[in-house]
Amino acid sequence: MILETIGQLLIKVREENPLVHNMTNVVVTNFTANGLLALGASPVMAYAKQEVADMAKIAGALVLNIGTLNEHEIEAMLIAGKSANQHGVPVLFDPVGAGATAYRTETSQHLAQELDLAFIRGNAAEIANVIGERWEIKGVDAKEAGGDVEDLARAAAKKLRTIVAITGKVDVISDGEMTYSIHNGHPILTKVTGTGCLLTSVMGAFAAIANDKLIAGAAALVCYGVAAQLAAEKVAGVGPGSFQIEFLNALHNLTADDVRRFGDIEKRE
Ligand code: ATP
Ligand code: TZP
Ligand code: MG
Ligand code: MG
Repeated sequence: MILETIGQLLIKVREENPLVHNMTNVVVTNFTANGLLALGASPVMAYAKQEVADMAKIAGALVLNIGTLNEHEIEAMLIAGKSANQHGVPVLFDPVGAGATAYRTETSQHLAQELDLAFIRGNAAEIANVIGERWEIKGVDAKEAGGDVEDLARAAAKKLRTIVAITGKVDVISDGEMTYSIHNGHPILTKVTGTGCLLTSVMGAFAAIANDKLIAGAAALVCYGVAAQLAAEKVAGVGPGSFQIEFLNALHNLTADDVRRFGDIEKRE
């Protein structure tokens, strides 16, 4: 039963407290660190090209996020990513805003080509643009999905030879052969910036402690979505400010039993 496995992985994250090295954007840095701590992982942010290779190799996962990219950071991401690859540390990539500008699209494609990525997570438009298909994107937010998201995830996973997670109202994760869809989450997540970025880092925490990376990614999506549902219920009718705080509490307090009761995941082939 997959929800049992997911609950066990949640417990394992807390037991192992994996170090997650984040090279992320200036908007979400604090929220990402607090979200990882709340879940039971150990965050570190490190950017200097003089140290990123050393940090990445001792981490359980490396998360690269181009939300506020610049040329120095991209240079450092390549150094960190190559070190992680050499030392068997999973590298996760969040192509924030791919498709919004040529620089973001080209940088995403370059990172995906140069590095051996364990996962890419983004909205449908970002993932489409990384594989050279045009879907509309407004700044860093997806417009309504304009095609079949499961087909897109499968195609992107095959083309990029990695696991691809596409999130939105429904989340989809695929390694190109096997695909899962996850029906957890809550619309209020779209009213707090950084909930996608934190999710990619949470996937890093699960990738750090699990051998089966597809199940690890699916576990992160289910746990995150269930935590959001529980938090939204607690602050119903209040607003995104209270939700942001309650969501950290929910990540901290989430149990295997919550996952069993509220997890909604479907195998799609
Ligand atoms: P975007 O910029 O398009 O908002 P993002 O990088 O912020 O993308 P999301 O797709 O918003 O990432 O995913 C973050 C979390 O929000 C995921 O857990 C996802 O399931 C959830 N989510 C997003 N939209 C909805 C929705 N309409 N209903 C329920 N959950 C949602
Ligand atoms: N601008 C550049 S990065 C960023 C914004 C608003 C944060 C995006 O975070 P998320 O998790 O993709 O909503
Ligand atoms: Mg969002
Ligand atoms: Mg995003």
